[in-house]
Amino acid sequence: MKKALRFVALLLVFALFASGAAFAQQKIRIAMVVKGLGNGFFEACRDGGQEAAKELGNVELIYQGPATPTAEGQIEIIDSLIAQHVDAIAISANDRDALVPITKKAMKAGIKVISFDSGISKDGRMVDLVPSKEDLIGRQQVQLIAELIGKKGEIAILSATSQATNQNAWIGWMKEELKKPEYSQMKLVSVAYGDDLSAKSYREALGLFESYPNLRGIIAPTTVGVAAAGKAIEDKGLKGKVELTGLGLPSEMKYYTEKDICRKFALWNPIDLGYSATYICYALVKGQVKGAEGDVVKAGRMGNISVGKDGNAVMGVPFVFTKDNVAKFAKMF
Ligand code: RAM
Repeated sequence: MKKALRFVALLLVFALFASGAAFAQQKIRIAMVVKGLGNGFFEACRDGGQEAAKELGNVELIYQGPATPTAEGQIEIIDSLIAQHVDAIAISANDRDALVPITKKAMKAGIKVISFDSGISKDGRMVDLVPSKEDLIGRQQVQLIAELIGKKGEIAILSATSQATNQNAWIGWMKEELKKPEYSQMKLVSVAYGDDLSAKSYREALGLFESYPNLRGIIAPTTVGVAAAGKAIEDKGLKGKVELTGLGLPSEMKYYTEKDICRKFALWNPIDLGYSATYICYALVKGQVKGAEGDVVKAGRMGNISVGKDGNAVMGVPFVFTKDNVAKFAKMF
């Protein structure tokens, strides 16, 4: 009898120890929800997120996104992430407002929610991480096309989806910049939406050529759109007649840059963006920060990221790519 009791006690001690160990090893699950799958920009964000997860240890990064970039698709995904009780969600939003009810539900369930790249309005997230200041990005796009066309002629914007928070903010600043007297001979004739889908962006570019035979330049502030516009210019033999700039991935734009179809474009490092977003999620889950103004997140090799007013955080300054440097960066993203 004594022996049996001792055995049961031993078993109990063992069970306690095992469950404690399991608890200690429980992974922090961070979900990265992107605008849409099949976009190289977000795949680079995912790579950065995985790098951060590895560094932090004990973190699992779950990468998800709808097949086409819609808010509805993202809502479904978040609903299922709530059911799975993930610890944090970092989302690049297809709509600023439509996602608020579902992300609020997630936060009520104890999930830390941030937006990155393309934001959710402030009630729907704790932090919004943008790659760079929105005015800088928007104004720079106009400056680049102005340089390429000698500040003269008709220009059009080929954007992503019509509801995208990030592109809409940048377009707002492009329009501001265009008000300056130095651009008085440039005219914005159209804003088209390729929905961050290659085929649709390509068709929209062709539509612009048709509707505006005097078109001199296109700004495509989307990695999907700018690559599709490059192809459209090449296919229609419009190199030199229609200039192109935008926000592009060096790996996708190298060909067009070296062929002088898109001589200058800009972007930030999407790997760094995904990396930083993951660090912010981790700090929120660990209770190191709350997303309040003045909070500072220690983001590994990215250094300190400060949270400003309304939970806004900025990563850095956009970088310009040309023939001289595009090949080097094309190897990275
Ligand atoms: C596309 C997406 C993304 C944007 C980049 C520049 O990949 O629209 O949100 O930040 O372009």
